[in-house]
Amino acid sequence: MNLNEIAKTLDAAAASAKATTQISATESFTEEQAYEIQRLSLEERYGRGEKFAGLKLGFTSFAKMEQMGVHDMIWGRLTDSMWYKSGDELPMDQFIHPRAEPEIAFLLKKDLDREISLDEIPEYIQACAPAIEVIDSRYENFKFSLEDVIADNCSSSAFVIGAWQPLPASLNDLEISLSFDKEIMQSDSSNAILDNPYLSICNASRLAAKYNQPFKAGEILLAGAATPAVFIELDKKITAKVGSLGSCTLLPK
Ligand code: OOG
Ligand code: MG
Repeated sequence: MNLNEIAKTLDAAAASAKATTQISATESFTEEQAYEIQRLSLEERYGRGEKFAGLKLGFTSFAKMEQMGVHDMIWGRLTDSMWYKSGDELPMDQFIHPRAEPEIAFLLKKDLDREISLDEIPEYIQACAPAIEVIDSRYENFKFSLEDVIADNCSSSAFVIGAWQPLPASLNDLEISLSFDKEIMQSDSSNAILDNPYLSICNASRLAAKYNQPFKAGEILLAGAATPAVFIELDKKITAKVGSLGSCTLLPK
């Protein structure tokens, strides 16, 4: 199995917005190999001038694990070209079958190269914000195994971050919702994220260190969706709201 060839196939599927066949349909490969494919596929993006912007976690809530039938935390890489501003239009022709998720984002204030504990968070994290993540599996019918989705950079395709807020003492018991126009499509408590969204930072620091992915001041982290993802509909304004942190929006065009 040629990992670089698979990485190029996945990158081409993303760049052309055309779905490809699940790798696991024809190959058996390990989680480590899947992360290597992910790393190689990002090299293709960097080669086109994209810049690493941060990390995202996936499957940090039971709602997401159940929706996708996958039961392990995963992480992926975000780039600057995936980053939209709140209120921006999302060009739907650049995506295959995009779904939206309501998330919490964090901003790093200090380089991080080891696992940190909850107590150390104020030293390393500057701010948090409401966020929307747009996921767009490069696989037909959004179907994948754990290894498939890791190789596909965890379906990462776009994200929006609202206004940064100072870190509250707790991120528990906040209502997280995703609306299309005025209709609430999904909502849950922030406790759905690892019982405590701050734990996403500890997990991301551990994974970044394990996989030797530098994680630097000014970069961001998406904690993972609290609710199932929802297929995006043309012209329906997407809003993610996170309790007292506020909201952000994206307009699919
Ligand atoms: C994988 C990405 C999962 C999350 O927040 O849990 C994710 C997928 O569902 O396609 O981004
Ligand atoms: Mg997500």
